Parts: sequence; C-alpha cells; structure tokens
Amino acid sequence: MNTVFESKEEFIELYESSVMSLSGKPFEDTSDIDRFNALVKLIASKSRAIQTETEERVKETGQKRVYYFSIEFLIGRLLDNYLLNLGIRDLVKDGLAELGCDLDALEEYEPDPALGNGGLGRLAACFLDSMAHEGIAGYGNGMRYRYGLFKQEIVNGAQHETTDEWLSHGYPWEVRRPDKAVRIGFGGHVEQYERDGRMCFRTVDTEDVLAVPYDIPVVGYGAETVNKLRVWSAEPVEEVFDLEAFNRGDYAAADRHRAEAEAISAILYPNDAGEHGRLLRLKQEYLFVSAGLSSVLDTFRSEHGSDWKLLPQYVAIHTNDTHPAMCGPELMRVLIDEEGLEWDEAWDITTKTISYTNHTILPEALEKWPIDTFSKLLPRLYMIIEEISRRWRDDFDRSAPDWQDRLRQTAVLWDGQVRMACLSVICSHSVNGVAKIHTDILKRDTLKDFYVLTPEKFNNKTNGIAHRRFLAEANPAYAKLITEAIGTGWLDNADELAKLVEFENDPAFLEQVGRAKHDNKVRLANYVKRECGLDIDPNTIFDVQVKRFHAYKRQLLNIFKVMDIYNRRLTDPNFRVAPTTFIFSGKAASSYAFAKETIRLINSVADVINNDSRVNGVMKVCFIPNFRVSNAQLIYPSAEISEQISTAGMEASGTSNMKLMMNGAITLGTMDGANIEIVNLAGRENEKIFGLTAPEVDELRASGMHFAWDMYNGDPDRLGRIIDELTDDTFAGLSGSFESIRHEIMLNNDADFVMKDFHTYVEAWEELTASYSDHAAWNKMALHNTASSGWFSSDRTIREYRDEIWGA
Ligand code: C3B
Repeated sequence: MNTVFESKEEFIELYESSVMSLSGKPFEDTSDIDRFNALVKLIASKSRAIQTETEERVKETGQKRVYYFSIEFLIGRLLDNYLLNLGIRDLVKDGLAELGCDLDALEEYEPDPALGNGGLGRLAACFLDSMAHEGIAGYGNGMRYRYGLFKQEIVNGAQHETTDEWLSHGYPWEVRRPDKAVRIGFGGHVEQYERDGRMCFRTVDTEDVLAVPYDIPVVGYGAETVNKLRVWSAEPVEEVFDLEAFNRGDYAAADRHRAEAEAISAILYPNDAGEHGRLLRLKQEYLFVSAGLSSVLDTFRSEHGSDWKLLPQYVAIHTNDTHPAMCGPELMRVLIDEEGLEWDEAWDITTKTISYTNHTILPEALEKWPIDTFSKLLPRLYMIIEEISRRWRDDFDRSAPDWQDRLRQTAVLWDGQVRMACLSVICSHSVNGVAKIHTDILKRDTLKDFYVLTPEKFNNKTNGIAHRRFLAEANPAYAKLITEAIGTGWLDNADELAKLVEFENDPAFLEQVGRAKHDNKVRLANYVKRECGLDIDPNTIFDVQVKRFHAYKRQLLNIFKVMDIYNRRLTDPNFRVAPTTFIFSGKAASSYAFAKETIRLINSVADVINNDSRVNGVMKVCFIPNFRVSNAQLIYPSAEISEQISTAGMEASGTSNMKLMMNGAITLGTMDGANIEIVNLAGRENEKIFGLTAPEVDELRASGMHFAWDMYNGDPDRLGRIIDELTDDTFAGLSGSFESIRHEIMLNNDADFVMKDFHTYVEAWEELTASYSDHAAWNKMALHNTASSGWFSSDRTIREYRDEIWGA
C-alpha cells in the first residue's frame, strides 16, 4: 500500500493550502463547494503521483497495455471510492472533522456523471476499477458528453426528461489535455497518390473537428496502480467566428462552426439498445475510435518504434459491444495508409490486437448503418470495409451445402447496410458473451454461423461487479459487520466472503445481519421521504426491481403482481399478505413508448394503493425517480427481494442481480442471464426460481400458439381483471388509462410471456414472502447469498479477460 499522507496533520496542512489556492479565500470564508473541489483536487493530484509511478513501472517492465473502448462509462461518484482504495478514508474524515467539515456532507457535492445508460456502461466502469486493482495497465477510452443521460422527473406519474448538466460546476477529477488533441476528418473524397514509389490512398476535402481528451484517474484498491480513463470531447479545429454575421445580429450564425463541432459530444444517446441511422451517433463512434486509436498508437510508437508486428504483443484493444466496431477498419487504415503496411500484414496485426464482447441478442441492438450514410461520412473507411467484405466472400468455404446461407448470415455488407456485429466478429480474435446462457445462445443462435466457422474465437466471460463500491462503500453497516467477522481480506479478494459461511448458524450474528439491513432500510426510507414525500415503513419487506425499463425485463409482470395482491386483498380481507414495500426505479428511453407507459402505470397504481387506507398496513408502492449510480448505492443495500424476472433467454447477464445478491437480497427470478450462475453458487434453496425456461420460451414461440385470449377468459377474477383494469377507471385517476399496454399484451399475443408466467410468479412471491416471518432463517439465506457472491466480483471477471483474451 502506498502512503498517501504521512499523517492527519500533513493532510490538514495540504488540504488547507489546496482550499486557499483554489478559492483564494481563507478557509473560514469558503463554501462547501469550494471545499469539495479542493478536496478532490488534492486527492486527484496525489493519485496522479501514483499514476506517474505506475506509468514508469509499465514502461520499465514492458507490460502489455489494455485499452477498453466503450461509448459509455457510467463511473458514478469517485471520491468515496478513491478514499477507500487509497486507504485514507478514516484519516481524511478525521482531518476534515478537525476543520469542522463533514466528509459525507462534502461528498454530496460530487456530480454523478451519467456517461452511460445502464448495465453496459456500468460494467465498463467496474472493469476500470478491477483492472487497476489487478495491476493491469488498463485504460478506458470513451466519450465526454456535455450532457449525460437525461434526468428523469415524474409528472402525473409519467416520465419527463430534462438535461443533465453535470458539468455546470466543473469536474475537478478531469484534466484537459489539449496537447494530445487529434484532428478527425469527416466526409470528403478519397484520392490516390504516389508515395515512395507506391500507390497510396488519402482522403481530401474533409470537414475536420478536433477531438480533445480529458483524463480522469482510476485508482486501484491498495494504491499500487493508478490508471486513467480518457474521454474525448469534440471542438472546432480553429476558431472561426463569423464577425459579419455577429454584426448583423445573427449570433447563432456567428458561432455556427463551433456549435456544429461541439454537437458531436453534446449528448449521450438515451437508447439502451439500438440507435440507428443517426449521423451524429456515427460521428461519435468514429470520433472516439479514431482519436483513441491515434493515442494508443502514439504511445506504442514512443515505446517500441514502428515495428507494428509487435503491436499485439504490447497492446490489446477491447471493443465493448459494436459501438467501437470501427476499430478494425480504422486500425487497417492507419497501418496501410499511414504506415505503409501491406494488407495481409496489417490484417494479421489488427485481428490479433482486437477482441469483442457482445452484450445482447436483441435484434434491434445489433447495429446496422445504411451504406449510403456510412460511405459519405467515412469514404476511406468504407473502402476498407468493402475490401474486408470482399475477402470474406472470396475466401469463404463453399464446400458445405448451406454455404450460401452461412455467407448471408455473416456478411459485413448486406441489404444496403453495414452490419457492425459481423464486422466486430471478423476483425477480432476473441468474441465473448457475458453469462453462460448468453454465450450458449450466441453460439447456438445469434452468431451461430460464425461459431461454426471459427469456434475457437468464442468464449464466455460472466460479468462481475465492483464489490468495493457496491458492498464496502454502499453498505457500511454490513461491511463493518463482515470485517469484524472475517477481517479486511475480502476487500482485496472477494472470494474471502465465503468465510461468512461459518457464521450462518450463529444466532447473534444473524441478528446483526438483520439489524444492518434494517439500518439501510431506514436510510432509504429517509431518502424516499426527502425525494418523493412518501412514507415507507422499514419494517415491511423491501421488494426491489431497479434497472432500465424494457418489455423483456418485465416490470409489467411485477406491477401485475402488485395489482393482483391489491385486488385479492380488497375482495378478501382475510387474504394474508406479508407487509411489503414494492420499490421500482429506472429510466425508459425517451422514444420507447411501451416502457414509458409501464412507468406511468406503476406510478398510477402507486397513487391508488398508497392512498387506500384499507391496504396500507400491508402494501405500498414506491417509484424512486432518476435512478443513477449514487441512489443505486442506497437502494441495493436495503433490498430483501431482488426481482430478476426477465423472459428467459432475453437478459444477457444482468448485473443488478449480482449487486443485490452481494447485499444479501434473495433473488426472485427466472432461469435467465447470470441468475443461473447465482442459483448454482448459492443453491436453489436460497433463491426463488419460477417461470418458463429458455427452451420452453423457444418452443412456445415456435409453436405460434395464441394463448392470450384463453388466459384472459380463463381467469376472470385475477388475470382477466388486471387486464380490464388497464382500461377501466381503477388506475386511471392520475393521468388516464392504459390502452396501449392492453393492446400490446392482447393483440401481440403476450410477446414477453407476462401472462404465461403470471401465476407461477405470484405463487413464488407468496411462498417467498411467507417465509420472511422466520427472521433467523431469512437472515441465514441473506448471509449465504453474500457468502456465495465473491465470484461475482469484477476482479474475477477481469482476471479471466486478462488470462484468456488479452494475455496481459
Ligand atoms: C446490458 C444487458 O442488457 C445486460 O444483460 C448485461 O448485464 C449488461 O449489458 C452488461 O453486459 N446491455 C446494455 O446495458 N446496453 C446494451 N446496448 C446492450 C446490453
């Protein structure tokens, strides 16, 4: 462990001078925000000192560098995490207290950068943490959006989006590096020219923008390694201010040039899966790929010269989903056009350097770009893609009887479109899915033709989570208890959580587990009261579903269950319900009507139930607005039931399932994604599994059977009633009824099997909650989940990537 401050006194002295030099005011006159910024500046500069040492070590030992290219990094707040990783949280807290400051209060000033949508972006951030912990020279490469994912407000039950101005008070962690800016060309046309007696290509008449990097330190636990996340911002190449337009009073025109360039990094596209055809998105993708590669290659050149054959030995480039798929052709372009390599040699280097992770089988998420758009925006890159495509076709093995079909499935260019997933697979030496079932589905179905051709490329890397953030930092009450029991080793090595098994039959310990959970529920209840004005009772079961809204994630099934319990309770006051608070949180893509209607339904049901004194002793419904990393850290620790109820076969992995399990929640879920691994690790008796399996879902789909009306008519008291309540006035009081949801279910034949899984789901919920009254047994299950969750640390995932993909 590096020593960051010799003593508390040294910290205080350095901190006071940091406050003074940043604000220019004596300490007593500074605001909390001054104090927060100065604290971060101090910790960031200490981190960068370790970063310099890390950098020297990497150079000296010739360590392989890993670059993680991702269009999203959902990093969350960093201060608390870095204090923990640097081992100085207590020292800093005490030092601040001596100055009359409260660390927890200062931490509330940190923006929560929403540079990602959901699971994929958060995974990238967990990987940064784990790469630094594992001592990997691992760097994030992404986009610095001026506005992160929209802020969600709930108005009359419905989601409203407002801009997320996370940079309005500055971001003290970042350092702008104009010296490392890269010029990026769009449009223009390709011409041939002769260089050293060789015909070469270049693009002329391009419209250029400047990609300017900002570096954010990534501090590894143990303070031995500090890496960096580099995010790119788009700016005009030169200041072209149209004075004439300005003098005319046309201010917009005067600054148009700047505005056009900056638009590229203005917003994160809020669609979790699938953002097609938008020119700006394509520009974003090329900008961070091209600028990122340029800085990767600069570093390589400065250390190893221009011996490009060595690139795969010293550099691994990982592409997080298809958004960085242009890495392949862009690396080819640089090696051929700028470095003068022949195609075959460049191709060998490229494919040995790049690897690819697929995160979803949803067809709408497999990116495709119209050739027309693509080739106009990036003419030279398109030429290279055409050549990749031509060679793929020419070299295609035509001996199999179904070769034509196989070629159709794997072609990069098809039907007027560039298929980015095919490009990603072809340009990579490794393709992985993110949970066992997901990788199996990729092999068997989504990417099966590639799998038949190159089975050796395919491998599974089950996702993981940053356990220091999501357990140690988010759940101090439980973390303290764990450390008292098994020591601090689990922070470094999450496998040590297994030592908790010894305490599973210790009644006093189990009681403390319950008490920690209760404290966390009180903490969340206070937050809910502050944010939504709603009283929720920490003595009820906290049943939690938090994630993006999507039909296949089936928040609808969950709210149907709530409606059913409510209905049955009203019909029969003797119907026994374990008192429960149903907690939902998550955003819907702004353009996704069904998901937004589901949010409105949940809030409308909440409005009725929470105001009905007949049921309030046993149920409340709570929608927590604006789900993001910071409030997620309050929600996971308070959960007792983890709702993981996607249609089997649809959720690639899920990661909230892991975060909730680690915090001692019991999974109520389908056999989908990483739920399957959760069950395997913790034992089926410690989770509650229900519903159709993936093969059963496949079979039902293939049968083409229409069952929605039979189910509706066959169960008028429960399912039928719920469907009717979508369109009568039961829940319409807040802002109207829900015709489109009814339509979707009944006329689309229940595409996500909400009706099909309804009864087994409610039954499973009833059984699970009935067992809650035996607190000791419940706490034992909770503890067992935590004890079994070490494998889900992203430290483990990253070691697998390192050993089996990157060879770093
Ligand atoms: C998500 C998947 O939906 C999750 O199952 C998975 O756990 C995470 O990725 C991380 O692998 N995902 C996402 O958040 N955004 C996409 N565009 C595609 C997948």
